[in-house]
This record gives sequence, C-alpha cells and structure tokens, in this order.
Amino acid sequence: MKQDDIFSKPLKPVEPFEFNETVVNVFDDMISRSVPGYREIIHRQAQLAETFYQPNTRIYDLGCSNGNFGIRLCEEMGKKPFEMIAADNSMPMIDAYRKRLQNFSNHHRITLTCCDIQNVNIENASVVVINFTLQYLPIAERDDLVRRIYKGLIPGGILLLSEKIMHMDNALDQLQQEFYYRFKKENGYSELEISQKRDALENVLIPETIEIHRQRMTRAGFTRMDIWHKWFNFTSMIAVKKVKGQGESRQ
Ligand code: GEK
Repeated sequence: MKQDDIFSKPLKPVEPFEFNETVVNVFDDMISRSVPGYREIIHRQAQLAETFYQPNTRIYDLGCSNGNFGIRLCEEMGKKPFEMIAADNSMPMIDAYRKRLQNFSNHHRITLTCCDIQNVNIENASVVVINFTLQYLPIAERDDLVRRIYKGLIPGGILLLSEKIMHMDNALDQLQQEFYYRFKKENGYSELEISQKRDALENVLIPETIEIHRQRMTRAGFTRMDIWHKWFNFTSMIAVKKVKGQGESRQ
C-alpha cells in the first residue's frame, strides 16, 4: 500500500481536494489513516448487504472509489448470485477498481460506471450504500438523491449511509474535532499535513449533523433508522424501507 504524503510539503496555494490519479495511488492508505474504523465499517456493511440482499434485485454502491466495499462484498457473497452497480465520477478510481476486480471469480456481477451519482438511475434495489460521499454533494442536492434512493428501494430494502459529521453544540463539535486530529496524529500525519488537508477540503466536503441526516431520511420516506456505528465526528447509519403492514417501533 503506497503511503499518503500528498500534503507533507508546504503547498502554495493548497488547491481544492480532487480524487485524481495522485490521490487514487495512495487512497487505501489515506482512507485507512483518515476514517476511524474504516475497515470495520466496510466489513460490517458487506455483511449487512449479504443479509438484506434479495434475489433478483440490485445493490448500488454510490461513490464506490477503488472498490473496497465491492471486494469485501464479493468475499462475503461467495457463490451466492448478486448484481451490483458501482458508480464514481473519478475515472482513475474506476480504473483502479476494474483492475482489482479481475482477481475475483464473481467480478462479472459488478457493473462499474463512471458518472455523477446524481445521474444514477436507482431501480429494484434491496441495498444502497453511500459511504462518505453524500458529504461531497452540494447540500441543496442531497434531498433529491436520498428521495430517489428511497423510491428505488423495494420494501425491506436498506440504505447504508456513512458520513463525516458535525455537532450542533459548539463545544462538543470542538471536542470531536480535537479527537479527530489526535487520531490523525497517532496515525502518523504531521500538523502540516492535517492543516493542509483541512484547507483542501474546505467547501469541498461539507459535513452535516446526525439530526439533519435523520430529518432528510424521514422526508424521503424512511421510518426505520439506526446509528450502528459512531466515532466522534464519523457515523454509519442504516435505514430500512418499511414493508407494508409491518410494525415500526417498540412502544
Ligand atoms: C469507500 N465509498 O471506500 N458522483 C460520483 N462520485 C463522487 C461524487 C459525485 N458527485 N462526489 C464524490 N465522488 C468509498 C469511499 S470517497 C470518501 C468514498 C473520501 C466520489 C469520489 O470520486 C470518491 O471516490 C468518493 O466519492 C468519496 O467506502 O475519500 O473522503
């Protein structure tokens, strides 16, 4: 795994962050050292996908990057047939994903598409994954995507959403960020790397609060949701599309 040293030297100016070839070359190291619990999240999501997948339906991975979820899913599904559409608007990411898939016997089950996730037609889905990617869409366009996901899911289908988040309470928000920078330092990033990456992501990655995510999912139609993973300013949620006539919550 090639080490991420993209922000290790002073950059003048620090350009807005892009998922270009340079980033793709170090992506696995970057995401593992920047997202707390990343491997655990992918592992459990692959298990959730295997559990909730319904025969003759589709899985969607929106913002699939170089395929960490897809690869884990292939392992989890084993011989079980499935169909997945994986989309990302970075061509270098899709190329890297395609290369990795060649080593898997069920690779033909995954269709890779290089496009904006806002243009992906979501139909007959039992699982939709959107991991650390909604945060890159303009806020005004997020409702529409989550609404289309809800519509494209069959009853009993799930949305798996992971995001970097913020807190409404300023002091708690500060605390989350402090612990996040601690985590990055412990993973070998210098003060300069941390601050230049933060500058590069300014206005590119726009986090929201858990409450806002919940409200958006509720507006889209979801009535059943859970936060199954939370680490300071990162969270992974599951939302289930209700099956008609099935109860929602315990009284
Ligand atoms: C993982 N889910 O390994 N349309 C399509 N792709 C997009 C868009 C868009 N509008 N905006 C950003 N991307 C992955 C990790 S990384 C998260 C996701 C991160 C893509 C972008 O090219 C990149 O590959 C991915 O979303 C975000 O679980 O590195 O912060």
